[in-house]
Amino acid sequence: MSGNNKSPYLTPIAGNGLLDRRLFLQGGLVLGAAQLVAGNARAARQEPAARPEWMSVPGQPFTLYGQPAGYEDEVVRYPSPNRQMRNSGASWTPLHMLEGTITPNGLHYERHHNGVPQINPDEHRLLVHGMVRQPAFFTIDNLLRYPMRSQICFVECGGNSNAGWNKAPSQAEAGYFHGLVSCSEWTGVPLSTILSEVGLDKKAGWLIADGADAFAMNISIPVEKAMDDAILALYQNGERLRPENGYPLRLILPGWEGVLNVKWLRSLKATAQPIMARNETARYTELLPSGKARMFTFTMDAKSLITSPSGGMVLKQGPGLYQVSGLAWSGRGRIEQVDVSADGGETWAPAELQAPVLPKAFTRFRIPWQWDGAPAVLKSRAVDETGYVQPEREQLVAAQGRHGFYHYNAIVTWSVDEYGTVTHVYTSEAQQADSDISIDAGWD
Ligand SMILES: Nc1nc2c(c(=O)[nH]1)N[C@H]1C(S)=C(S)[C@@H](COP(=O)(O)O)O[C@H]1N2
Ligand SMILES: [Mo]
Repeated sequence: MSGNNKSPYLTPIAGNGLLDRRLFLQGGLVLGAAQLVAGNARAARQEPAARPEWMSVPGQPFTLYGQPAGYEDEVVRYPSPNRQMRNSGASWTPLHMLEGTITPNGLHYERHHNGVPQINPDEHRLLVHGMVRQPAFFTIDNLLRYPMRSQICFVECGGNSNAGWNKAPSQAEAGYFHGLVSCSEWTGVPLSTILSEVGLDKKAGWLIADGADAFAMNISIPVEKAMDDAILALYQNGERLRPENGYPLRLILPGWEGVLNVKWLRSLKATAQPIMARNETARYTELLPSGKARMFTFTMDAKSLITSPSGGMVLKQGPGLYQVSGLAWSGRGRIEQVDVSADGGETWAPAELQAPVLPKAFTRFRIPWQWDGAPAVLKSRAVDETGYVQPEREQLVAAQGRHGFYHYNAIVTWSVDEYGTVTHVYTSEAQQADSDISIDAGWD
């Protein structure tokens, strides 16, 4: 391929410089980023490559458990800002500092109602009882003997992104705003296997799951989901669960609201009716404009988010070719398409979806963008395989009202000013409200 900038893909296909997603596939950055190469070549002439210090001494020895590079020590979870709530709160995954689709275990978001129990796996038991033929205790060693399966899926708190309900656009970084979601490969025993072992009564409609934390979390799970794709997870990205994510045993209900994924799982009781626990009545319900509350909103709807560039970043290199990149996911299945706009939603272009595109998992999207240095407004919009389209904020607020707190999945809008500074904006200021929620409110 010659460097004379003749790629057909360099012609914008949507407003404000969005280019065909095939540009990068076709020839990497070679065409559009001649500017980048020129800059590098100039630098090479000025500074002949010196022999760096680390080439003149032997390297560090082997380690038993590896740690990230010291220079990466800013890539950490955002802690709960409410210091009073030491045990009940959340920490957020820094989504905008990560790439690809898998969340490293040490950066998986956390949501605990009363801290992380220090469980000795040899003493831990799972009791399965209630409407079953043969109630039974399972040790972790028992469970490890069953056939396992793995699934890559996201876990998202129902309260993720809830600052989006605010009347004014919050200016937290993308991860601090939307990072109560992470994506891992979970491995464990299919819950259906254990339910057939104990002989689940056909009349049982629900399973009441209990956690072994000091909060003694409990919640009701429909048998249908339990028999479908629920996993008694023992492993997370290849290693045993981290304490904060449920060690030694947690429930994984792919695509369903985080609170149902009970950590430190100690019992499952089969019942005819749900238990009406705090976390399915007073919390994790949605107050609708009618004044009624909606319960049991299990599935997480499709959502997407541009992680680069995103709030708080600056396009320091000035005008030129950029790769806009982000994450999309849907609790209903696969992501079908992600459209990106650079002109505030007037025109859209389809982004490239990075393979493999898995159901109920993070999907990475990318699209080339020629920024001309003028103010621009970036958005992404996910469509899933059921045809569900991620709503604009105005649509979501019109349908749900502004007292929802949970299940905020509207299109996220980033504004880029002429200096390249990225901020969070709403495209319509029409929605007004009487009160705002702060990013850390409600985690009690
Ligand atoms: N036992 C127990 N399970 C729990 C919780 C808890 O506090 N205790 N929090 C729930 C909530 S609200 C969420 S969003 C997810 C968070 O999982 P994570 O901390 O692994 O990200 O766990 C759920 N399971
Ligand atoms: Mo949650």
